[in-house]
Amino acid sequence: MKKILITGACGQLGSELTAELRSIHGEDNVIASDITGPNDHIGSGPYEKVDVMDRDRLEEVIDSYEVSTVYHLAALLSAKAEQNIDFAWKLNIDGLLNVLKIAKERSLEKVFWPSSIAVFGPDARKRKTPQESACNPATVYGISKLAGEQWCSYFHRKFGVDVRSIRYPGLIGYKSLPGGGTTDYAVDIYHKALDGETFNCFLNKDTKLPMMYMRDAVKATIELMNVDSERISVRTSYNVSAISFSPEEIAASIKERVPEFRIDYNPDYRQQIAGSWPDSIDDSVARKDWGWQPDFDLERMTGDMLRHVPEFWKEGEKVE
Ligand code: AKB
Repeated sequence: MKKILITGACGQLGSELTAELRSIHGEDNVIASDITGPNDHIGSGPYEKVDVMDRDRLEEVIDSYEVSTVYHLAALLSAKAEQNIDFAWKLNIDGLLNVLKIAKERSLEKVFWPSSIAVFGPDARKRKTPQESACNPATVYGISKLAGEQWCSYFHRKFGVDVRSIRYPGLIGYKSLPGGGTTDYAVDIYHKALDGETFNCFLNKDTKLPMMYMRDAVKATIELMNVDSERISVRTSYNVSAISFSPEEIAASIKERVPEFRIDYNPDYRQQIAGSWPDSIDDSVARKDWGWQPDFDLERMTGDMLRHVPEFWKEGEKVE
């Protein structure tokens, strides 16, 4: 049976993708890894502590399990990256290059790597940003994702590495807490609403951003990884889109179900990051190439989040 390695398995996307891949391929065939952990939420199955900047350790794990596919998710997100630009660059780029070089040398079957809407900067088209819009990112995170896309494309073109990638919008799910992203306010807001706290939003009320519910993100990832290689026309990274909303709009959708919910707006440095990103994304190329389409809109996502957050997080368990 072919083995899969996931790096960053305890992170936002990793927590959910690990569980889904284990349910598809069997627990023993999906090796979860992260710099610490494991946490209680990623389910049972093999787990390895791996620092993706340590190439020898990555090789050791890939060789010992005879891994054929890597989902390389370990990265620093936008807000944290702005506060530690050297480390962000090192983690985001050295980690990716280690994985790509190992994939080339070991002839791995496939690699998945997440890019982000952060590759777009202030001069990209703001609404329905197309696949090929200007990419002049204004953040170190965006620069690292843009460079990463080019590395993926290079390793595919030059060495035939089958690396596939998605430019995720802000991801919202109930299985992990906010993890240093600018769009993570849209995760935190549900926790605060359910805890009966006023939410202090670090963005302006009308800052619209592209977003996606985690179940759609997991679906997109698995669909892209399953599609025949010939159908993939984009080897940098695919635009995908689902929802687009502002803090005021998500707050209104919560208030419909939690009428006592209150929100205050106190924009900080993250407003500038968000202001440099698109409002919404055109994903027509992904729709055409591999039939992408999302299932969740804002209302459905809010219903699901408000239902699952209290079930998933036991009293006193949240440590941010
Ligand atoms: C972030 O906010 O840093 C991420 C992203 C948009 O890639 N969620």
